[in-house]
Amino acid sequence: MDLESTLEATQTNINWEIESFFKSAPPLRNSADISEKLENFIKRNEMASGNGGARRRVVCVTSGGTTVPLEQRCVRYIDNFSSGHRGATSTEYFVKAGYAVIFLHRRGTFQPFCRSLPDDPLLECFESIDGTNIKVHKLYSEAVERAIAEHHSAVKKGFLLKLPFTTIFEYLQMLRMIALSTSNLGPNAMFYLAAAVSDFYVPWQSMAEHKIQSASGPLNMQLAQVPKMLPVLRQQWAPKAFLISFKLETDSKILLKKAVAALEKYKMDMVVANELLTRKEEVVVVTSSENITVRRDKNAGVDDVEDPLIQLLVERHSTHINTNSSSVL
Ligand code: PAZ
Repeated sequence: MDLESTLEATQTNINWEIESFFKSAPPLRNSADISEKLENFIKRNEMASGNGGARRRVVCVTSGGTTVPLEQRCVRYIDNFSSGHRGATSTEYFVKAGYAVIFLHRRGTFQPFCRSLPDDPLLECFESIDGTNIKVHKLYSEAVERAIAEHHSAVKKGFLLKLPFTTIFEYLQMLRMIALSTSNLGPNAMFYLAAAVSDFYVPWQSMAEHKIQSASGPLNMQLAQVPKMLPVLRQQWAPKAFLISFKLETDSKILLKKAVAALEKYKMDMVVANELLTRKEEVVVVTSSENITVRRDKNAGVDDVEDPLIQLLVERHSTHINTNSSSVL
């Protein structure tokens, strides 16, 4: 087989794997509702102008980890670590930079504009005065006011659409819907893929329907590989969009090598490499021509690494739009 036929066969195989993943996935329960929200959000932003009078840009920020259910009537699942802090914080900086953000996030993880609230905001931020009237505790009044004002303003102005997922099945179906619905935006769309996505899963048709019984002894289970969606995102779903994926490792010795490999293999515009322990302090942005280290510096007033990171991405996105703009005008 020559190289071209081998590549074609590999592509056919990838497409087949992806098609069968989507065919066998349990359908999204609220797909019509999501579609409508997406359509309205894109329509509202497509013709709007952003910073400097140019067309408004739209970014899909993915955030949090996907779960892999072990039973159809799910009692147990395998989870992927991610608090959602990166996605929520980045969303705030994207909104500040004039982007409309589709925040595809894991239910129950960090939310934009709420980072300064305590873990249990309802119970900790509010107090009952006389058993009937509730008021904001003075310790938190400023943080609550800011969170509510900034969140409401972003939603009201059409800068923020929040779509929650839990399982790998929901996540990938929603990512596909978002990507396809942004196709008219061409290079003005960006995908910032910070979610921690499962690599292995139990296909729906081979999954136990009911709770797996412990009385049956040790559990042997074979997990199938989740088909890689990045090549399809690049080649079919959103070929002109600016694509940024993330690479998380716990071993610093292999991190950059893996990020470079992902950049080349999946034809990403950038890969953000981070280590688990230092992810809030420092990331390395890997591009085809350079590696750029981005740090937070509290002494210089840079409280979040996402602040300089998003500034850098916005700049590079401008270059991407200028280079590819003839195709959208
Ligand atoms: O959500 P969080 O702030 O706790 O962590 C963010 C992160 C490490 C999950 C993210 O920056 C990342 O690297 N996501 C991709 C993970 C992966 O390699 O699958």
